[in-house]
Amino acid sequence: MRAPFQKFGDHPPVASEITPREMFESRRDFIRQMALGSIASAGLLEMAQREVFAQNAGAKLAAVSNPSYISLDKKTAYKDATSYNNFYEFGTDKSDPAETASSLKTRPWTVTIEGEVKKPITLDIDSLLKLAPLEERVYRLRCVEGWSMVIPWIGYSLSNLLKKVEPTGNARYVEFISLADKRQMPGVNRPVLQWPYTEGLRMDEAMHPLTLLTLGMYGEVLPNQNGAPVRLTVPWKYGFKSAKSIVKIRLTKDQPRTSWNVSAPDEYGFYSNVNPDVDHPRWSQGSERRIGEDGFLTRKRKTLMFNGYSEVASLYSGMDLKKFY
Ligand SMILES: Nc1nc2c(c(=O)[nH]1)N[C@H]1C(S)=C(S)[C@@H](COP(=O)(O)O)O[C@H]1N2
Ligand SMILES: [Mo]
Repeated sequence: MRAPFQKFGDHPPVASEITPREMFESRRDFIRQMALGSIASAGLLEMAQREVFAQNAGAKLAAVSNPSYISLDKKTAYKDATSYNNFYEFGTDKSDPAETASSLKTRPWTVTIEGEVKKPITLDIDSLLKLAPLEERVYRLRCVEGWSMVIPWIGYSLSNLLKKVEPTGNARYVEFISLADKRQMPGVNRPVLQWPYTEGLRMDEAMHPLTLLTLGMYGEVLPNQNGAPVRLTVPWKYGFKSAKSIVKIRLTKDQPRTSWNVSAPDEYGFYSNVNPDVDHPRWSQGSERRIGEDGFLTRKRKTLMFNGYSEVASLYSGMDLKKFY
């Protein structure tokens, strides 16, 4: 399932778009050393990063590992993380995105940030890659369906981008809007969800450092089936809150509608925090299957409150999380 050269939209890769693995790895070691030795000169880091900007799917993406977000759990195999996906724009079977998302053209690509902001802006992917230092963070992501993965994501806190557009005093929520292009996304021709896919966070959730604007994983730019070229990763919420292939970010005064909440309001609330105490109407949320561990005798894992990211608990103090599910 790893055929990066088939993912290059309508042109084959040119040599300058490919970073040889050795170059990437030595550069990554170099960047790590700089960070470790606290001698990181912004100029050098910028130089190292600039080399990766003009790249396409399958290309390497250098990032500095953020030691606050490492995981003792074994990382999910790249093959599993890129062949067992939910991305309904490309079909509803887990195997559909890996098989059909090569039709997504991820360059050129722009993201517009608008709404309750003083400085609305449209940025292309290269500008997004340059906006803040790229970090590698290993996050668990748990799907509402009861499975989870452990993935080394690459990106930076969404707050970097939101600060740049200067939210107004009215900005209380952030809406994320995915691409919905019938020509590139076969699933959009079917009314399985309200298109475009939209998701939302409260402003303080969006500004929380854990909320990752994600541009890569496993040392590469995002594979199309994982939401290239830019997605969100919100690790304390069920996977569907982490919108893929985002084209618009809108700051709003009122709570935005979200695709899953519109399609099944009893099953998917606006908050959707991982919560073993609130069952899905059709199944328990008390445990989960870790992808890659699903042998016949493998025990399920206990699902943890906020998926184990207890540092977000203070965002919800005083709220009844059974009511605000
Ligand atoms: N645009 C869009 N984003 C999406 C989805 C989708 O169908 N469309 N599925 C969500 C769900 S249900 C999950 S579990 C995660 C899966 O992310 P992954 O395939 O990278 O593991 O993406 C989320 N983001
Ligand atoms: Mo999901």
